Amino acid sequence: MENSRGPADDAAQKLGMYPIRVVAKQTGIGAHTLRSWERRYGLPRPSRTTGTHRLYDVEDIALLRRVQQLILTGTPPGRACSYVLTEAAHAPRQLEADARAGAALGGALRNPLVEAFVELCEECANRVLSEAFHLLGPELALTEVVLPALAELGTAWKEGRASVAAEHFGSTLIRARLLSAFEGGSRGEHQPVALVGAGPGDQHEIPALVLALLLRRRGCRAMFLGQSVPLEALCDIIPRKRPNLICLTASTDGTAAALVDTLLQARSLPEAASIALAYGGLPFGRDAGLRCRLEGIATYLGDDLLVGADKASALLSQTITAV
Ligand code: B12
Repeated sequence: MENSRGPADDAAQKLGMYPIRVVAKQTGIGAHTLRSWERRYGLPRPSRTTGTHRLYDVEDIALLRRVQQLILTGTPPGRACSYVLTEAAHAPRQLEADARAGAALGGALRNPLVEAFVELCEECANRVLSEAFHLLGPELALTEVVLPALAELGTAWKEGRASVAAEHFGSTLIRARLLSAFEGGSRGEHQPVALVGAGPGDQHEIPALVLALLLRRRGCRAMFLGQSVPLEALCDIIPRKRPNLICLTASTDGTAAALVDTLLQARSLPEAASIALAYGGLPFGRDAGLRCRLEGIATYLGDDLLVGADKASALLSQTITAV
């Protein structure tokens, strides 16, 4: 019975709770195994509906993914579950300490990175980038060092403190780093598909690349489409890749307006009727009018890429449960 869908499921999913069928599909761990681990090892720990159906939240799913990683490296399931439960019990304090240390270290690495870009010093920039990724891990390196440095470089360029060459040099090095992390990431073979790219006319591909990378890190099957993706490209790719989610980004006022038009047109395509649409980027945070035009058509992912990736990943999960 737990594998069938009912009105209680719909209500629960709105609250970010998922039935066993969805969790089994998302993680690739069979429903039988999920029940057996719960009984034998105490993990996962779903809550129950009044009809006694199991409901899992995103944290349960994250713990299961961690167990899977350990099993892949040869740890038996029982020991993996016990290790992950102990790890989770200590996580909040550890995370708080990590975030504080990360912010301090990130602050110390940011200026040297901007300086290396301004001075066009490839060796210095690569050294700082390697240090950031190695010491902080990809997500903190991005949020605490790389993206703020890029924004500072843009301001320096606008104020005449950095040359156009420095901006191109910095963004090219960062793009290369991100692409290699993206290529090395898990491809989420059996997961729903997300297509991510910059909207029509927009050459700023880094936000889309970061989002695609973060989605892969969350186990989703993300494809990165690069710069300036027009409606025709989407029409071509939809029947071939059957995406569950399309997300476009824009970084300038002009391209943001073009992105809005494109998503409005995409929504009216019969072949895109069941595809979730989403968007984000600098101009949308500033201009509520742009967001208004897409109300009910596409989801605004906000102005924080980490939070945006979580939202996009939740949208993808909802598309599986809606099938
Ligand atoms: C690198 C860069 C370029 C590179 C892009 C290279 C590449 N391969 O991607 C190149 C040289 C091509 C370029 C070109 C131009 N650029 Co430019 N560029 C930048 C720069 C320095 C960094 C952009 C970037 O990738 N940042 C990294 C992202 C992740 O950070 P962010 O944009 O600050 O976004 C934050 C949030 O908004 C959020 N976010 C952003 N996108 C998304 C998406 C989602 C889904 C979510 C959830 C969140 C999110 O995340 C970030 C916070 O961490 C910015 C300066 C800046 N402030 O960012 C200018 C900037 C975006 N560029 C600008 C301009 C004007 C241009 C040009 C018109 C310049 C010109 N005269 O030729 C052209 C436009 C070309 C085009 N048609 O697209 C302006 C835009 C101003 C505006 N209001 O329109 C900026 C802001 C510079 C400035 N201070 O004036 N640029």
